[in-house]
Amino acid sequence: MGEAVIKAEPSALRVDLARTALIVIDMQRDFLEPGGFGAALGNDVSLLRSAIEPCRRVIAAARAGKLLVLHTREGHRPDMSDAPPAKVERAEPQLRIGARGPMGRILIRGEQGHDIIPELAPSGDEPVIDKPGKGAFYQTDLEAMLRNRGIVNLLVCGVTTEVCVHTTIREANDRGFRCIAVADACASYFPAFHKVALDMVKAQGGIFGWVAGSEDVCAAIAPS
Ligand code: TIU
Repeated sequence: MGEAVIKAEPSALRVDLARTALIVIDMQRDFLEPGGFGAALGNDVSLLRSAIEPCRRVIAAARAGKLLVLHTREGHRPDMSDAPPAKVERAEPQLRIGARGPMGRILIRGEQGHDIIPELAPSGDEPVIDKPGKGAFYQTDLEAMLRNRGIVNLLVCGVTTEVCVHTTIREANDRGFRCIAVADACASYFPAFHKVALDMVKAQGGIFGWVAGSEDVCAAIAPS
């Protein structure tokens, strides 16, 4: 495994690959396909598809380099006992979390829409973290899983850039992890938010972390 230098902004970053993990945030049908949570919120879900191929390549490179790969899914228990009313109430009743849509109940664990898109299906031994919030550390065992494996660097891909990706990067940064947002492997329903969210990560000398392109990340982590 050894060390690698990732070309990134605001500066190149040297990482110990044995202590580096890839986390793929919420690449679920509910956000990327019509009829799910993203569409229920009024978004054009096709805007997220640009992240799929870069995610696929980064996942493949991480697997080839034997990095830990984790996936997250946003969603709630079928009885919705973990869904804050303040989150559920923010939509018309027929489009709310728990309402029935073409991919099953919106944002509910076990339903079709909650699944990760088939293009990026986790492999058998990759942890999948089910999270009730936007951040992947909130009410999950992610931090324990990373610390137990000695992980200190996180490559972060997924959707949406300014919501679950950004919240997770902020949570990880405060916990002492170095985060590298993989720019083209993230996407937003609002292209302007995608750009400014990445700008916010790398501003002020990397106030939340680093930003790199998927090609540079793949070149650094895949075995040569
Ligand atoms: N609405 C939106 O942009 N995102 C979410 O609700 N969740 C995630 O980002 N995963």
